[in-house]
Amino acid sequence: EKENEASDSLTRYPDGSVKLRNPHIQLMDQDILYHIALGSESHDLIEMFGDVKFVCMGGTPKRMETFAHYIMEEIGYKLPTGTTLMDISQYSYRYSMYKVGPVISVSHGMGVASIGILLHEMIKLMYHAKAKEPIFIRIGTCGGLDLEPGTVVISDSVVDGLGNSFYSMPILGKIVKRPAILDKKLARELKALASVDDPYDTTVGTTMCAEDFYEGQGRIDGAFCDFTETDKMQYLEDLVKKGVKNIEMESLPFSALTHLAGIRAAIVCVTFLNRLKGDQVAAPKEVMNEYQERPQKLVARYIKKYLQSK
Ligand code: R2B
Ligand code: URA
Repeated sequence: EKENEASDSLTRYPDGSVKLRNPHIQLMDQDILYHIALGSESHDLIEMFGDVKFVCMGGTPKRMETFAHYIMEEIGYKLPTGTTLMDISQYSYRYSMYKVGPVISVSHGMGVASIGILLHEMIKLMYHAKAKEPIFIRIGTCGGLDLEPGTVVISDSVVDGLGNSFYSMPILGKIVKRPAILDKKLARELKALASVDDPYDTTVGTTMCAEDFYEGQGRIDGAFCDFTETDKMQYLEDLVKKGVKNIEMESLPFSALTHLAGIRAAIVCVTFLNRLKGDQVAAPKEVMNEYQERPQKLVARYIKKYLQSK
């Protein structure tokens, strides 16, 4: 089945561990994962991360610390007595990373470049650790298109600002295009865990990945704007017609690089506002905090169910 390309035997070792599509790494004496403050010789990565089943990523250090505590409670994981949850990547001063049993919770910052760097290092981390079939899930925030604020959107496909389903990047002076593909089965499994009792909708659809928060998302409230409100509305309404449900800033590298590594991946975001109604993110802090718990709850349900079935 085409949709399950990520489980292709070409992309993984028979035992499910991550294969690297880079022959250079094996030849190196050590591999320093600079931005997460870990290294293949300075740390016993197999001992530290060999048991990882889920890598959950989200924009902010605080949200990912909160998620780590939340998932600890949900899966009933107990830290060894006398220890507390530690930011493993504290001394990188770039990203924050927590580990709760089989779950990693790591922040990725904002935008394509920031999550791209983290993905290189997290994929290499899974390779060095010999983790078996790890699943990557992005727990994020976004702008919604024609959706009630607070709606949870599970991405089943990703497009860039031109409508292409590729993550395009210049490498050695040439544009390299990589298909931005998510695991549709995983998206369906997540959607199935949305409850009729949830006081908000959970929907599945296309996500647009923008290079910018303001002009790149058709906002008229940035420091610059050379288009009219009418141009903006036409663009956003056209996106709605094409099935785009939300706009965020990391889905392209997230989907393309996990797919390239043969890692099953999903994106679950909550909408902070309806972009057809405005640009400013103005909901009160308490409301936004409650919104941000929604993707976490859905992902926790999935992780719990997965771990119970093993
Ligand atoms: C959602 O929120 C951030 C911008 O405010 C960005 O990281 C994203 O994808
Ligand atoms: N994050 C985005 O990238 N866009 C929004 O509108 C809200 C959050």
